[in-house]
Amino acid sequence: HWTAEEKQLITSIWSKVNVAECGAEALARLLIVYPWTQRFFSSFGNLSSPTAIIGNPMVRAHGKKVLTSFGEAVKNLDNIKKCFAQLSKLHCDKLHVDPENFRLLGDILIIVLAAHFGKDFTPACQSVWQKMVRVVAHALAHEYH
Ligand code: ZNH
Repeated sequence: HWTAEEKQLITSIWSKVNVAECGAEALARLLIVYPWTQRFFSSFGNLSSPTAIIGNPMVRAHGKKVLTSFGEAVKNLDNIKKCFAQLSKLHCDKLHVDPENFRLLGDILIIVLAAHFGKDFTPACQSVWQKMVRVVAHALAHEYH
């Protein structure tokens, strides 16, 4: 369900994304802007202030891990559901993450990309990324029961 132009836009932006930086920033922003999401990360140490969250090495490492995993979806655009089936089960059965959080993180990722790319993040880019994060959130929620 992707056009050739959409695939091209997604992969060309993705090839310029610094996964470690943007992943760390996206997860930190999630924890700051929606503080109730901190409950999933009680083992991550100090999350007591925005400064603590941004400087927390476990937040940085996990943000990188999550965005690296997001990159698997970019590589498998025609197969995202299958690609994330196991991960969906894990988030449902073991981690008990409400799927609403996938949507929140997706919206934040858009903000992070826009901040990093500035005017290169055109309305057409935003449009296709909104679709991308929606498809990813949907795939991650797919195995919930
Ligand atoms: Zn998640 C984990 C991915 C979102 C929470 N994750 C994880 C991992 C991965 C991921 C790959 C690892 C796994 C293993 O180890 O096996 N995620 C992901 C993605 C996304 C996500 C791709 C989207 C895009 N998550 C999310 C959210 C949340 C979460 C939103 C909440 C809020 N995760 C989580 C947790 C965990 C994970 C809690 C576990 C951590 C630790 O380490 O402990």
